[in-house]
Amino acid sequence: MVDEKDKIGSMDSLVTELQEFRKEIMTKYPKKVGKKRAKSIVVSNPDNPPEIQANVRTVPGIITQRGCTYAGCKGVVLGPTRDIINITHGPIGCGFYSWLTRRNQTLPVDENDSNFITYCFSTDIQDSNIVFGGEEKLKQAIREAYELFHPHTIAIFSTCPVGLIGDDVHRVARHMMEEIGGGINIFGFSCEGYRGVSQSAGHHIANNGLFKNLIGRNDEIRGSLEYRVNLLGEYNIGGDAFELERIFEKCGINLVATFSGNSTIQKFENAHTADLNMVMCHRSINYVAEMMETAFGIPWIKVQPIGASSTAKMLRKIAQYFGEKKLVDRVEEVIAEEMVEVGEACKEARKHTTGKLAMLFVGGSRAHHYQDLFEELGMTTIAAGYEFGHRDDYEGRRVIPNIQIDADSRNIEEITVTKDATRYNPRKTEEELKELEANGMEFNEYHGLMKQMERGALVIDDLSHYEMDKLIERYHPDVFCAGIKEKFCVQKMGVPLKQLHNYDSGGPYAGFKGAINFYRDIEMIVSASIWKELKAPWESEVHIEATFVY
Ligand code: CFM
Repeated sequence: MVDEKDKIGSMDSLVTELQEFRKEIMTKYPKKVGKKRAKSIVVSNPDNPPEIQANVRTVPGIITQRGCTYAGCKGVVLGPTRDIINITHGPIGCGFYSWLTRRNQTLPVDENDSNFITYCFSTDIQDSNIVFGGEEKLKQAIREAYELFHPHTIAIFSTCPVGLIGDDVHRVARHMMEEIGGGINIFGFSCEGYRGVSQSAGHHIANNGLFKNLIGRNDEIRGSLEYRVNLLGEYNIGGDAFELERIFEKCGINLVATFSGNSTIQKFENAHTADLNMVMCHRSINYVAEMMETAFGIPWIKVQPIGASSTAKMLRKIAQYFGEKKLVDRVEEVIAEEMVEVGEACKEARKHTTGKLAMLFVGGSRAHHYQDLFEELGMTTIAAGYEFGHRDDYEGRRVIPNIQIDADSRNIEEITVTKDATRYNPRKTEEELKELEANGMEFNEYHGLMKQMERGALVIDDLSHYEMDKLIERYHPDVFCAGIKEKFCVQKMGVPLKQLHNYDSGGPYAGFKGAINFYRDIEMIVSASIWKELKAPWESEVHIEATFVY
């Protein structure tokens, strides 16, 4: 364990230690596994990010943080939209475990606005359906859902067993669309849990489905504000979207659609009427940004409204893109106003947070985004990694042409997108884009997590519980950020765990007010003395140790 006062300051000794740690871990695994895992554990170098192995199958037997393809499609991307009835075609557990645990919130505008998020729709298939097929049960579930709720749109999500028995959810969707009639939109997703190596495959499948079935179906120009933008890859966890909506409105920016925090069907259908796409979570939604650029001519930029200074940066980028003085001035006014309270809260928190250590092992974007907030708190992220990020999320999009496409990636449908015959309209001319780029705007770009990390910090993809235990034993961070599967294992080791998936009971953490909430929550967590008192029974009681003799 590193001594408290030596924790920060000597990055060189940390580099050596982290390298030792990497070696130590590798020797504990069986040789073949160790060799494979070594490629996913690298020492960061922001100037020249090393190649990391990512988006490959987890070694069987390793306790992974990952989720499944169904989770990425149904839970992550489509889940937060309140007026689609999402039916899980599968055993009840798949529906049950994806029922509200992510804390994606929504706010219906009035009592006529549908909100199905609080329900859990499932076909609850049984052994007999596995033997004789589940398509009839699915049709019956759709009929029932329609009779009860009269939704405009129903989506069907395949789980592992229905994929294995070969139920055709797409055929059922077409059949039921005809049977019910009246313009109802029903579509299915082949997002069986095993379809990819993680939930990342589910994002891609969901993106394709959004594009094929919803985006661009309604040309009406909505909203009275100018400066029409979409926010992609924001899912309103703990109310993040509400805070961002507040900021955009205050600046006079028209947020046409969010994919998919606090969203509705109509917002997706209108999304192509925006003039700029902003990508927040690159991993889960970059496909939609690319498809919308090809089809409709909407440029996209990467934004990062986690952390107060990053939120300000995002607003300035929007103002620069639209290039009107009125907006530039308003954005500066809003930033100046919001930063007063942010500054005070940050100063207060920093008294207790400066110099502390954090570790972040979350999903496919937050392990990067939250480093901004920790930087604002004067904390160092000593180790970080994604569960299911791809190489571009670590090393930047420049590596995309060099990423090897394996059989697991080929398993996911690639749709061919072309210019929309009537709606394609480049929002900026080539010259205008060049000029913006000359002034520092970057289109179609994401530099990845490693660019931001300190030299010598550890970057680990698809962290295993064994590696997590060893990291904690050795470095004893002041806070470990991950999810519910890790929470209690880590806390039993005397280290507080902050959930950065569902924020425990906290949030919002996005935008300006979100930053303030985060400062206060982290200050509280790292100041609590209770963790030092925690002793696991085996630390204080006599116990017998044995080894296998095979
Ligand atoms: Fe994107 Fe997400 Fe994330 Fe993600 Fe997720 Fe999530 Fe996440 Mo949990 S879409 S990649 S699949 S930012 S649910 S809101 S917190 S793992 S880091």
